[in-house]
Amino acid sequence: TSQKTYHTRSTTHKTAAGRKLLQIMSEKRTNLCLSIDLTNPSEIIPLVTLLGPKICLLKTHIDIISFPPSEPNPIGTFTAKLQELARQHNFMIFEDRKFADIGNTVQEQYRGGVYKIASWAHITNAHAVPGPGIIRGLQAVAERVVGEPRGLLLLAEMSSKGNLGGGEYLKQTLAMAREEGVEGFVVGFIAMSEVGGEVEGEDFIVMTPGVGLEVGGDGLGQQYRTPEEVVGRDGCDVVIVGRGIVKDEDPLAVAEVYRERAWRAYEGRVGKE
Ligand code: UP6
Repeated sequence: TSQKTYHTRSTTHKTAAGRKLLQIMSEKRTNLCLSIDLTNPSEIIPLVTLLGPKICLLKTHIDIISFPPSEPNPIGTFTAKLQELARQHNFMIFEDRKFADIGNTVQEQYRGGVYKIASWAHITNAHAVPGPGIIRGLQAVAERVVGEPRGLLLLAEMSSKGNLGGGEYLKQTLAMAREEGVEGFVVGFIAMSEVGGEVEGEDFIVMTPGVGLEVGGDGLGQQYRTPEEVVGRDGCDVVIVGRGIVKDEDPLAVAEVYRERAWRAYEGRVGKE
């Protein structure tokens, strides 16, 4: 798959969420996902408004945000605003929930509680640790959402030092994504390089965090690689960037640098779109 264009893949990908994302990437010429890891909703909205045109995907951690207790439904208001921005600027929303429980529990966590993730996030993710029941549980909720398609990423490997993913764990995670019944829901993986694709017609979108303009780290185990390494050399599709953009003094300018470098790395890999 890493040799094919996003445009080609947008017509053949097995999930509706994946086709839509690949189409956005191709149209907007961006494989940049913004990880909006800020805790103040009134800082998030203007920044997403500013950066919307640069991104194919917005990644959230809804549970790190402090919502004002005064408003009647601050979470609903906030997620509705994100959905509106997503429509306006043509990007998708990925709640980085990292589900990790048995199927029955994750169903409730995905559908309900205070965040009602399934109602507003196009994509979410899950650890493979609990086994295939976690995928089937989430999928059953996703199938009941009307309107836009829902998709899942499995964490096959993490960016942090000493993580237990990759290797044999990644192989088992890939096997789970190939299992009967989950087709149409598993969009791809969080991983550090291309995954799968040996099987004819198979296509998993790989999204990769731990991306910086230079190689480095953050003192708590995060490891940064460059867009050229991640997309060009290792065949990943989407670069996920948090602090590299949100903590910069000029987020718009630096987002454009990330977008450009990741897009060029992609074009270098597949030839010009
Ligand atoms: N993230 C990783 N590594 C993983 C999985 N997820 O960093 O293996 C997430 C973090 C954070 C973002 O939870 O939201 O990606 C990376 O942020 P950063 O660019 O500021 O390091």
